[in-house]
Amino acid sequence: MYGQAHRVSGAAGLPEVGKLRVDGRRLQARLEELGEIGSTGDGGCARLALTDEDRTARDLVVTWMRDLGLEVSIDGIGNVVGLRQGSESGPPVLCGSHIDTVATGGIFDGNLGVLAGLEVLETLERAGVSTRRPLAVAFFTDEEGARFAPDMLGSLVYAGGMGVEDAYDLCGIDGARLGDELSRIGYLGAAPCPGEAPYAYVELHIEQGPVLESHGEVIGAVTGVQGISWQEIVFEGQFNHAGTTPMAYRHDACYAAGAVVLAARALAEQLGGDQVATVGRLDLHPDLVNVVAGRALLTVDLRNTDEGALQAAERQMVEEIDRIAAAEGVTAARRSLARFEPVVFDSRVVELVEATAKAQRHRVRRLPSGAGHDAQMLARMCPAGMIFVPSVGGVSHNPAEKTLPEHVEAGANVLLEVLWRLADEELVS
Ligand code: HGY
Ligand code: MN
Ligand code: MN
Repeated sequence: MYGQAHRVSGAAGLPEVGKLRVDGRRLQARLEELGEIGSTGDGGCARLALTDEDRTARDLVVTWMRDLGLEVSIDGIGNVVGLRQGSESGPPVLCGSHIDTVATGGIFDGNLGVLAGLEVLETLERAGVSTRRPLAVAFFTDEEGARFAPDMLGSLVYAGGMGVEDAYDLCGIDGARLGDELSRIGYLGAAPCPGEAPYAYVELHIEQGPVLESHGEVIGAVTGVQGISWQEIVFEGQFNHAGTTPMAYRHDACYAAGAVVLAARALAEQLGGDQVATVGRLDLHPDLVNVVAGRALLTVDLRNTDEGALQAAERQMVEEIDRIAAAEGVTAARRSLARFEPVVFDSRVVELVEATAKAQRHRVRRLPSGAGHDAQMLARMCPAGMIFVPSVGGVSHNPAEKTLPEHVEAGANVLLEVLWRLADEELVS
């Protein structure tokens, strides 16, 4: 996996790779300070993409990047990259994640990957270590996709998976146009999209599930990301009086939506394995106690590690939706919000994460990611991989989201060594 190390020789007494450690307290303090922006008062934060809270958080992280002397660039979709020059020019080793959150977000999802990357660069800077390749840390726009679908939008555009003009015309769940919001918060940058292909990309992220914690492991060497299918369904029935309309006369969009909720759960249970299904949005109109809902909007999120199984689940879900609509006498309009096939990370990066975790004496496991991540988009343009750290109780997208400080520090130290090795050595097959 690794050829002869091209160690950048520095002054005597420079720390050796694998011996340098981050400042866990500094990292924890930044996580908490960033977590105050959009605080929901219950330990969590709400920073939907391109809102004022997102802007404030962006401004803070950009200030930290500039204070560290990084060269900060902002691209046409608002992705921000802080670059630390190496002793040689060429594509950087990139790390990062996202700082937008869901409405019931915690302070670790995404933020950890960005702030740990910043901590790694600060640790190297303070130690006087210069790497051969440039190192960079990024935060990508709208990773959550909660306001503007699809998710991983900024990294998708960075990797050339969507044209920036198409992205500008995306409409948010609040009716806002993405391009207008990006301009409004002042983050429609001049750097080109697609972005420069990095030499490699590594993302530290909380697992957001129960696997590491339940097995007593500290580090996850992530093998890939499962497939994602998001669709929006709008049922149109007939508004009617709740009291005077006999049941046989009804065309109840809410009833149809409820049937889809039950069908989605039944589908996941029937298919078993890695299949998951979620109805996360349900919006009724007029949403009044005494009116039969004539309109219902809902979303169905289907995921599976296997592409064939995911396609089968999608087909079965569509059949169910059409059956339900016909039986209730309502129309069903479907729209895809996101569709990403499963991604497998570069085995050399996975091996490096695993070997580094072992060298630092952490219990480590290989596992796929249940959540989507920017790394799955960067994997389209360079060797990419991820480092997971445990989520307490496996909880995420919840104000109670938590990762123990010692696990935050462990993940950042593994990230430090992985990035340093990628910046100085050759990734060989
Ligand atoms: O939806 C996801 O998997 C991620 O949180 N964007
Ligand atoms: Mn995330
Ligand atoms: Mn998330």
